[in-house]
Amino acid sequence: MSERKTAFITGINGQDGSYLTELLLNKGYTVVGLVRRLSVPESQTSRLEEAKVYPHKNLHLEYGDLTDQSSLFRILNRYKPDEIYNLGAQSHVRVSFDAPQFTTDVIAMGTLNLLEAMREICPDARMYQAGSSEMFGNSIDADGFQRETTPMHPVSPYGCAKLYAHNLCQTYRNSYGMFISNGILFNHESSRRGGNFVTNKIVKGALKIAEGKESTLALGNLEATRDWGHSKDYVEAMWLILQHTHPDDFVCSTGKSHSVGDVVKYVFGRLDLCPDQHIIIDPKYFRPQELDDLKGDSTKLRAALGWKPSYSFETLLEEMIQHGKI
Ligand code: NAP
Ligand code: F7E
Repeated sequence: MSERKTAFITGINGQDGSYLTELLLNKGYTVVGLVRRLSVPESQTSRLEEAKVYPHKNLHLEYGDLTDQSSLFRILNRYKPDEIYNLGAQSHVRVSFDAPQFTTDVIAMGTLNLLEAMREICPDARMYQAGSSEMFGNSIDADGFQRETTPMHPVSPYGCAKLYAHNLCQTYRNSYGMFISNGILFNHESSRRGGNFVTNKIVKGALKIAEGKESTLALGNLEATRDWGHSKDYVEAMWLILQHTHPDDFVCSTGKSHSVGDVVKYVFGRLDLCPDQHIIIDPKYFRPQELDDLKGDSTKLRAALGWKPSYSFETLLEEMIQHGKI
């Protein structure tokens, strides 16, 4: 790269933000990240530290919040980024039923705040919007897959807010000719996944049982299926999407789906544990509406940008188990 590019990431200390920061610093970018003021300042940079990218001479962290538009104007004015990755969100679907207004403020209004700041200050920048398979709801094509053309009927406040942001990004792209692309990413995990998402909860819970520290693990719906990939692969897709010749919308998925029960069976099996002796079903983990089956067709992304996942369901879980043992 002849001239160093600058990327601005909201949600930089999240799972994807930390992997994306690693990727962009390795590619020679200057990275600017939005962090919220937390009462425990140590956790503001916890994942970046785990990724060993903080502190770093080419990484700059700025306090702000997607719901505080003045902070977005200030940061964009100061750094005039070439690329913007909007990853900041209240990203837990179950929690979005408990805190629907906050979820909507951050995801929907937060994206509007960012788009307006970008339109005013750096309209020639390229922006990636972190859309989700949760936007489809229970809408499935006849062949059992969801793809870019599948109608979207979300079944959670999180999904509704993401769909608003998705539509708004298309509207800004079409109205103002801005380079804004939507990812429609299916579930992706890693050892840096929040401990209250089901894969990491199962891995951590099973390890504690194997070590004799716990005897049970409480879960909700074991029947739902998801298309699970690795965050490291999915941040590569985000970057590729912004290097494309034109802005567009892309599904990113592995194309294979497994049930929550399959995750339990695999992880407990690897630790020589019998799930029936330890798993408790607790209704508090059920959602008012469940998204039953997700399986994505990412043919468009693979054909246009040469993306393909390097992790399988098994290698993803294996890495999470091994990391948890350390
Ligand atoms: P994550 O680990 O929950 O990270 C979310 C990040 O957003 C955190 O750094 C969080 O900061 C930040 N954030 C929360 N509220 C904010 C606000 N008001 N202003 C600015 N930042 C705020 O999520 P992830 O798994 O990395 O996902 C990244 C993005 O992709 C999210 O938008 C998510 O909704 C979307 N997505 C994820 C998946 C998936 O399977 N992982 C799939 C599809 C789409 P704090 O630590 O301060 O809370
Ligand atoms: O749930 C079931 C639960 O919370 C997966 C987010 O990154 O991906 C993620 O959303 C499944 C659901 O992820 C428990 O009912 C059972 O069917 O790990 P999860 P999610 O809701 O699919 C999408 C694509 C995003 O965009 C989101 O940001 O597991 N399940 N028992 C449970 N889930 C949780 N969390 N905890 C349980 O005890």
